Amino acid sequence: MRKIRILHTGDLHLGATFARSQLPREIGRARRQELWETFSSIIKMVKTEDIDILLIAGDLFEYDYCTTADIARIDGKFREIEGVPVFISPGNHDPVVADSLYNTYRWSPNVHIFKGEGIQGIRIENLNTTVWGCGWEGPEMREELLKGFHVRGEDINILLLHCDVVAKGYSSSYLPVLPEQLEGCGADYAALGHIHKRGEVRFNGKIVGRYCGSPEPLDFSEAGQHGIYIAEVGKGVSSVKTVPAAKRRFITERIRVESHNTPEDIIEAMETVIAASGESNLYRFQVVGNTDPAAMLDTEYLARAVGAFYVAIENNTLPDYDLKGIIEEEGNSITGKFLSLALLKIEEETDPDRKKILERAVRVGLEALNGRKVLER
Ligand SMILES: [Mn+2]
Repeated sequence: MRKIRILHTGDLHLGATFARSQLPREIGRARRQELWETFSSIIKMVKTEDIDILLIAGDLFEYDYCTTADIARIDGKFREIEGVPVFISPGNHDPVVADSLYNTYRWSPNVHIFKGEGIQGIRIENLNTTVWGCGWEGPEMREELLKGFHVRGEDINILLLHCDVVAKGYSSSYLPVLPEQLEGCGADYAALGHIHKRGEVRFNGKIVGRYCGSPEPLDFSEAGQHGIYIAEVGKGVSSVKTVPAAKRRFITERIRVESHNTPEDIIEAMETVIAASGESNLYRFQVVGNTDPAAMLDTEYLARAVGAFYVAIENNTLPDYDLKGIIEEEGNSITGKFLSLALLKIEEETDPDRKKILERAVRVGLEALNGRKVLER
Protein backbone atom coordinates (compact mmCIF):
# COMPACT_ATOMS: atom_id res chain seq x y z
CA MET A 1 0.00 0.00 0.00
CA ARG A 2 1.42 3.36 -0.95
CA LYS A 3 1.88 6.03 1.67
CA ILE A 4 -0.19 9.18 1.47
CA ARG A 5 0.89 12.76 1.98
CA ILE A 6 -1.27 14.81 4.29
CA LEU A 7 -1.26 18.47 5.26
CA HIS A 8 -2.56 18.96 8.79
CA THR A 9 -3.75 22.40 9.83
CA GLY A 10 -6.52 23.94 11.96
CA ASP A 11 -7.37 26.93 14.15
CA LEU A 12 -7.10 29.39 11.27
CA HIS A 13 -9.88 31.53 12.78
CA LEU A 14 -10.64 33.22 9.45
CA GLY A 15 -12.76 36.31 9.96
CA ALA A 16 -11.49 36.93 13.50
CA THR A 17 -11.88 40.63 14.25
CA PHE A 18 -9.40 40.87 17.12
CA ALA A 19 -12.00 43.15 18.72
CA ARG A 20 -11.42 41.62 22.13
CA SER A 21 -7.64 41.49 21.77
CA GLN A 22 -5.32 44.11 23.24
CA LEU A 23 -4.19 45.10 19.76
CA PRO A 24 -5.05 48.55 18.35
CA ARG A 25 -7.72 48.65 15.65
CA GLU A 26 -5.41 49.12 12.67
CA ILE A 27 -3.13 46.28 13.78
CA GLY A 28 -6.16 44.01 14.29
CA ARG A 29 -7.40 44.84 10.81
CA ALA A 30 -4.03 44.05 9.27
CA ARG A 31 -3.87 40.76 11.15
CA ARG A 32 -7.37 39.89 9.95
CA GLN A 33 -6.18 40.23 6.34
CA GLU A 34 -3.04 38.27 7.09
CA LEU A 35 -5.07 35.29 8.30
CA TRP A 36 -6.53 35.12 4.79
CA GLU A 37 -3.10 35.43 3.16
CA THR A 38 -1.77 32.60 5.29
CA PHE A 39 -4.77 30.44 4.37
CA SER A 40 -3.96 31.09 0.69
CA SER A 41 -0.33 30.14 1.23
CA ILE A 42 -1.45 26.86 2.84
CA ILE A 43 -3.59 26.07 -0.22
CA LYS A 44 -0.54 26.84 -2.37
CA MET A 45 1.48 24.36 -0.29
CA VAL A 46 -1.13 21.67 -0.98
CA LYS A 47 -0.24 22.08 -4.67
CA THR A 48 3.53 22.44 -4.43
CA GLU A 49 3.97 19.72 -1.80
CA ASP A 50 1.94 17.17 -3.76
CA ILE A 51 -0.54 16.68 -0.92
CA ASP A 52 -3.12 13.84 -1.16
CA ILE A 53 -5.41 14.97 1.67
CA LEU A 54 -5.93 18.31 3.41
CA LEU A 55 -6.98 18.00 7.07
CA ILE A 56 -8.52 20.91 8.97
CA ALA A 57 -8.88 20.21 12.69
CA GLY A 58 -11.60 22.77 13.45
CA ASP A 59 -11.86 26.53 14.02
CA LEU A 60 -11.43 27.09 10.29
CA PHE A 61 -13.48 30.27 10.56
CA GLU A 62 -15.28 32.30 13.20
CA TYR A 63 -19.00 31.55 13.14
CA ASP A 64 -19.71 34.89 14.83
CA TYR A 65 -18.00 37.03 12.20
CA CYS A 66 -17.96 35.13 8.89
CA THR A 67 -20.35 36.19 6.16
CA THR A 68 -21.53 34.12 3.21
CA ALA A 69 -19.03 36.07 1.10
CA ASP A 70 -16.24 34.97 3.43
CA ILE A 71 -17.33 31.35 3.10
CA ALA A 72 -17.43 31.71 -0.68
CA ARG A 73 -13.84 32.94 -0.46
CA ILE A 74 -12.83 29.88 1.61
CA ASP A 75 -14.70 27.50 -0.68
CA GLY A 76 -13.12 29.17 -3.73
CA LYS A 77 -9.72 28.18 -2.36
CA PHE A 78 -10.88 24.57 -1.89
CA ARG A 79 -12.08 24.57 -5.51
CA GLU A 80 -8.53 25.48 -6.58
CA ILE A 81 -7.48 22.06 -5.27
CA GLU A 82 -10.54 20.16 -6.47
CA GLY A 83 -8.59 16.89 -6.90
CA VAL A 84 -7.56 16.89 -3.23
CA PRO A 85 -10.10 15.74 -0.62
CA VAL A 86 -10.48 18.32 2.15
CA PHE A 87 -11.71 17.12 5.56
CA ILE A 88 -13.01 19.43 8.25
CA SER A 89 -13.88 18.51 11.85
CA PRO A 90 -15.56 21.71 13.06
CA GLY A 91 -14.72 23.03 16.53
CA ASN A 92 -16.02 25.47 19.11
CA HIS A 93 -15.57 28.60 16.97
CA ASP A 94 -17.17 27.11 13.85
CA PRO A 95 -19.72 24.66 15.32
CA VAL A 96 -22.23 22.94 13.07
CA VAL A 97 -25.30 24.71 14.46
CA ALA A 98 -28.53 24.77 12.42
CA ASP A 99 -27.74 27.97 10.53
CA SER A 100 -24.03 27.26 10.20
CA LEU A 101 -22.64 27.91 6.74
CA TYR A 102 -21.33 24.34 6.95
CA ASN A 103 -25.01 23.35 6.59
CA THR A 104 -26.42 26.11 4.42
CA TYR A 105 -23.60 26.72 1.92
CA ARG A 106 -23.08 24.50 -1.12
CA TRP A 107 -19.46 23.49 -0.69
CA SER A 108 -17.12 22.22 -3.40
CA PRO A 109 -17.53 18.43 -3.93
CA ASN A 110 -14.00 17.72 -2.62
CA VAL A 111 -14.90 19.17 0.82
CA HIS A 112 -16.05 16.70 3.49
CA ILE A 113 -17.48 18.22 6.64
CA PHE A 114 -17.98 16.07 9.73
CA LYS A 115 -21.18 16.80 11.59
CA GLY A 116 -22.28 15.48 15.03
CA GLU A 117 -23.58 11.97 15.66
CA GLY A 118 -20.36 10.68 17.15
CA ILE A 119 -17.24 9.80 15.22
CA GLN A 120 -17.91 9.00 11.56
CA GLY A 121 -15.61 7.57 8.89
CA ILE A 122 -15.33 8.81 5.31
CA ARG A 123 -13.43 6.60 2.88
CA ILE A 124 -11.32 7.79 -0.05
CA GLU A 125 -11.14 4.64 -2.11
CA ASN A 126 -8.30 5.44 -4.49
CA LEU A 127 -6.08 6.35 -1.52
CA ASN A 128 -7.10 3.34 0.62
CA THR A 129 -7.68 5.83 3.37
CA THR A 130 -10.47 6.46 5.85
CA VAL A 131 -10.64 9.72 7.75
CA TRP A 132 -12.56 9.61 11.05
CA GLY A 133 -13.91 12.80 12.51
CA CYS A 134 -16.70 14.61 14.31
CA GLY A 135 -18.03 18.15 14.28
CA TRP A 136 -19.02 20.13 17.33
CA GLU A 137 -22.68 21.16 17.42
CA GLY A 138 -22.25 23.99 19.90
CA PRO A 139 -19.61 26.00 21.76
CA GLU A 140 -19.04 23.16 24.25
CA MET A 141 -18.66 19.39 24.07
CA ARG A 142 -18.35 17.52 27.35
CA GLU A 143 -18.83 13.98 26.12
CA GLU A 144 -15.80 11.66 26.06
CA LEU A 145 -16.36 10.84 22.41
CA LEU A 146 -13.26 8.74 21.90
CA LYS A 147 -14.01 6.44 24.84
CA GLY A 148 -14.24 2.90 23.47
CA PHE A 149 -13.84 4.06 19.86
CA HIS A 150 -11.72 2.04 17.44
CA VAL A 151 -11.12 2.58 13.74
CA ARG A 152 -12.44 -0.16 11.43
CA GLY A 153 -11.13 -1.64 8.21
CA GLU A 154 -7.71 -2.27 6.71
CA ASP A 155 -7.22 1.23 5.33
CA ILE A 156 -4.78 3.85 6.39
CA ASN A 157 -6.82 5.39 9.23
CA ILE A 158 -6.66 9.02 10.15
CA LEU A 159 -8.41 10.64 13.11
CA LEU A 160 -9.34 14.32 12.82
CA LEU A 161 -10.67 16.03 15.96
CA HIS A 162 -11.00 19.42 17.61
CA CYS A 163 -10.44 18.37 21.20
CA ASP A 164 -8.78 18.95 24.53
CA VAL A 165 -6.32 16.27 25.59
CA VAL A 166 -6.53 15.84 29.36
CA ALA A 167 -4.89 13.51 31.85
CA LYS A 168 -6.92 10.65 33.30
CA GLY A 169 -9.28 11.85 36.01
CA TYR A 170 -9.70 15.32 34.47
CA SER A 171 -12.62 16.61 32.45
CA SER A 172 -13.00 19.43 29.95
CA SER A 173 -15.83 21.35 28.26
CA TYR A 174 -13.88 21.14 25.00
CA LEU A 175 -14.21 17.49 24.04
CA PRO A 176 -12.00 15.71 26.57
CA VAL A 177 -9.66 13.09 25.12
CA LEU A 178 -7.21 10.95 27.08
CA PRO A 179 -3.80 10.06 25.61
CA GLU A 180 -4.59 6.37 26.23
CA GLN A 181 -7.74 6.74 24.11
CA LEU A 182 -5.67 8.13 21.24
CA GLU A 183 -3.25 5.24 21.61
CA GLY A 184 -6.11 2.72 21.80
CA CYS A 185 -8.20 3.99 18.86
CA GLY A 186 -5.89 2.47 16.26
CA ALA A 187 -5.44 5.56 14.08
CA ASP A 188 -2.24 5.76 12.06
CA TYR A 189 -2.22 9.53 12.48
CA ALA A 190 -4.29 11.61 14.89
CA ALA A 191 -4.66 15.19 13.63
CA LEU A 192 -5.80 17.40 16.49
CA GLY A 193 -6.89 21.00 16.79
CA HIS A 194 -7.95 23.43 19.54
CA ILE A 195 -4.61 24.03 21.28
CA HIS A 196 -2.94 26.87 19.38
CA LYS A 197 0.56 25.84 20.33
CA ARG A 198 2.04 23.11 18.15
CA GLY A 199 2.86 19.95 20.03
CA GLU A 200 2.90 16.19 20.25
CA VAL A 201 0.69 14.12 22.54
CA ARG A 202 2.49 11.13 24.04
CA PHE A 203 1.39 8.01 25.85
CA ASN A 204 4.10 5.86 27.44
CA GLY A 205 6.66 7.83 25.43
CA LYS A 206 4.99 7.08 22.11
CA ILE A 207 3.50 9.87 19.98
CA VAL A 208 -0.24 9.22 19.80
CA GLY A 209 -1.48 12.54 18.41
CA ARG A 210 -0.37 15.94 17.17
CA TYR A 211 -1.65 19.46 17.64
CA CYS A 212 -0.75 21.45 14.53
CA GLY A 213 -1.28 24.77 16.36
CA SER A 214 -2.65 27.92 14.77
CA PRO A 215 -0.76 28.62 11.51
CA GLU A 216 -0.93 32.33 12.30
CA PRO A 217 -0.64 33.23 16.01
CA LEU A 218 -3.52 35.34 17.33
CA ASP A 219 -2.09 37.05 20.41
CA PHE A 220 0.83 37.31 22.81
CA SER A 221 -0.11 34.03 24.48
CA GLU A 222 0.79 32.31 21.17
CA ALA A 223 4.55 32.82 21.14
CA GLY A 224 7.05 30.85 19.10
CA GLN A 225 7.04 29.63 15.54
CA HIS A 226 3.65 28.73 14.02
CA GLY A 227 2.94 26.65 10.96
CA ILE A 228 1.51 23.38 9.71
CA TYR A 229 2.41 19.70 9.61
CA ILE A 230 3.10 17.74 6.46
CA ALA A 231 3.19 13.99 7.07
CA GLU A 232 3.66 10.84 5.09
CA VAL A 233 1.36 8.24 6.52
CA GLY A 234 1.12 4.51 5.87
CA LYS A 235 0.01 1.61 8.04
CA GLY A 236 1.32 2.47 11.46
CA VAL A 237 4.19 4.58 10.18
CA SER A 238 4.54 8.24 9.56
CA SER A 239 7.23 10.74 8.87
CA VAL A 240 6.34 14.25 9.88
CA LYS A 241 7.79 17.66 9.18
CA THR A 242 6.77 21.07 10.44
CA VAL A 243 6.54 23.86 7.90
CA PRO A 244 6.47 27.50 9.07
CA ALA A 245 3.42 29.40 7.80
CA ALA A 246 3.05 32.48 10.00
CA LYS A 247 3.81 35.91 8.59
CA ARG A 248 4.66 37.29 12.00
CA ARG A 249 5.51 36.19 15.51
CA PHE A 250 4.39 37.48 18.90
CA ILE A 251 7.42 38.09 21.09
CA THR A 252 7.44 39.00 24.78
CA GLU A 253 10.66 40.18 26.40
CA ARG A 254 11.49 41.44 29.86
CA ILE A 255 13.67 44.50 30.28
CA ARG A 256 15.16 44.95 33.72
CA VAL A 257 15.98 48.47 34.82
CA GLU A 258 17.61 50.10 37.84
CA SER A 259 16.95 53.65 38.98
CA HIS A 260 20.05 54.95 37.17
CA ASN A 261 18.81 53.70 33.77
CA THR A 262 17.49 56.29 31.32
CA PRO A 263 14.76 55.95 28.66
CA GLU A 264 17.59 55.72 26.11
CA ASP A 265 18.85 52.57 27.85
CA ILE A 266 15.40 51.02 27.51
CA ILE A 267 15.23 51.98 23.83
CA GLU A 268 18.63 50.42 23.23
CA ALA A 269 17.55 47.19 24.94
CA MET A 270 14.41 47.03 22.79
CA GLU A 271 16.36 47.74 19.61
CA THR A 272 18.70 44.86 20.37
CA VAL A 273 15.76 42.45 20.68
CA ILE A 274 14.10 43.74 17.51
CA ALA A 275 17.35 43.58 15.54
CA ALA A 276 17.71 39.91 16.49
CA SER A 277 14.17 38.77 15.62
CA GLY A 278 13.03 41.17 12.93
CA GLU A 279 10.93 44.30 12.52
CA SER A 280 7.96 42.42 11.10
CA ASN A 281 7.03 40.88 14.46
CA LEU A 282 4.77 42.04 17.27
CA TYR A 283 6.63 42.87 20.48
CA ARG A 284 5.57 43.20 24.08
CA PHE A 285 8.24 44.57 26.37
CA GLN A 286 7.69 44.18 30.08
CA VAL A 287 9.84 46.68 31.92
CA VAL A 288 10.61 45.48 35.44
CA GLY A 289 12.88 46.59 38.29
CA ASN A 290 13.21 49.87 40.12
CA THR A 291 12.96 53.32 38.66
CA ASP A 292 13.74 56.77 39.93
CA PRO A 293 10.48 57.91 41.63
CA ALA A 294 10.77 61.30 39.97
CA ALA A 295 11.06 59.85 36.47
CA MET A 296 7.81 58.64 34.96
CA LEU A 297 8.15 55.98 32.29
CA ASP A 298 6.45 57.30 29.18
CA THR A 299 5.46 53.98 27.63
CA GLU A 300 3.83 55.55 24.57
CA TYR A 301 6.93 57.55 23.76
CA LEU A 302 9.13 54.48 24.23
CA ALA A 303 6.90 52.35 21.98
CA ARG A 304 7.12 54.94 19.21
CA ALA A 305 10.87 55.30 19.55
CA VAL A 306 11.61 51.91 18.02
CA GLY A 307 10.65 50.57 14.64
CA ALA A 308 8.65 47.35 14.45
CA PHE A 309 5.23 46.29 13.12
CA TYR A 310 3.82 46.61 16.64
CA VAL A 311 5.37 47.45 19.99
CA ALA A 312 3.61 47.45 23.35
CA ILE A 313 5.28 48.36 26.61
CA GLU A 314 4.11 47.29 30.03
CA ASN A 315 5.43 49.29 32.93
CA ASN A 316 5.90 46.81 35.77
CA THR A 317 8.52 48.83 37.58
CA LEU A 318 8.38 50.07 41.14
CA PRO A 319 9.67 53.47 42.22
CA ASP A 320 12.86 53.18 44.17
CA TYR A 321 12.27 55.26 47.32
CA ASP A 322 14.87 55.93 49.99
CA LEU A 323 12.41 55.21 52.80
CA LYS A 324 14.75 55.70 55.81
CA GLY A 325 15.90 59.00 54.31
CA ILE A 326 12.31 60.17 53.92
CA ILE A 327 11.45 59.27 57.54
CA GLU A 328 14.44 61.28 58.78
CA GLU A 329 13.50 64.26 56.66
CA GLU A 330 9.79 64.16 57.32
CA GLY A 331 9.95 63.52 61.09
CA ASN A 332 6.48 63.96 62.58
CA SER A 333 4.66 64.97 59.41
CA ILE A 334 1.87 62.76 58.05
CA THR A 335 4.26 61.24 55.56
CA GLY A 336 6.83 60.49 58.27
CA LYS A 337 4.23 58.94 60.61
CA PHE A 338 2.70 56.91 57.77
CA LEU A 339 6.08 55.53 56.73
CA SER A 340 7.29 54.62 60.24
CA LEU A 341 4.03 52.83 60.96
CA ALA A 342 3.98 51.05 57.60
CA LEU A 343 7.61 49.90 57.88
CA LEU A 344 6.89 48.52 61.35
CA LYS A 345 3.94 46.57 59.99
CA ILE A 346 6.05 45.20 57.13
CA GLU A 347 8.69 44.07 59.60
CA GLU A 348 6.10 42.28 61.76
CA GLU A 349 4.33 40.59 58.87
CA THR A 350 5.30 36.92 58.40
CA ASP A 351 3.05 36.01 55.45
CA PRO A 352 5.09 36.83 52.29
CA ASP A 353 1.97 37.64 50.23
CA ARG A 354 0.70 40.10 52.80
CA LYS A 355 4.21 41.56 53.08
CA LYS A 356 4.13 42.32 49.34
CA ILE A 357 0.76 44.01 49.67
CA LEU A 358 2.07 46.18 52.49
CA GLU A 359 5.16 47.14 50.48
CA ARG A 360 2.89 48.13 47.65
CA ALA A 361 0.73 50.12 50.05
CA VAL A 362 3.82 52.10 51.08
CA ARG A 363 4.53 53.13 47.50
CA VAL A 364 0.92 53.94 46.66
CA GLY A 365 0.57 55.84 49.93
CA LEU A 366 3.74 57.83 49.31
CA GLU A 367 2.65 58.80 45.83
CA ALA A 368 -0.76 59.87 47.11
CA LEU A 369 0.79 61.95 49.92
CA ASN A 370 3.15 63.56 47.42
CA GLY A 371 0.18 64.55 45.32
CA ARG A 372 1.26 62.37 42.42
CA LYS A 373 -1.06 60.37 40.28
CA VAL A 374 -1.30 56.89 41.74
CA LEU A 375 -0.90 54.52 38.85
CA GLU A 376 -2.29 51.02 38.99
CA ARG A 377 0.21 48.69 37.38
MN1 LIG B 1 -9.02 27.69 18.05
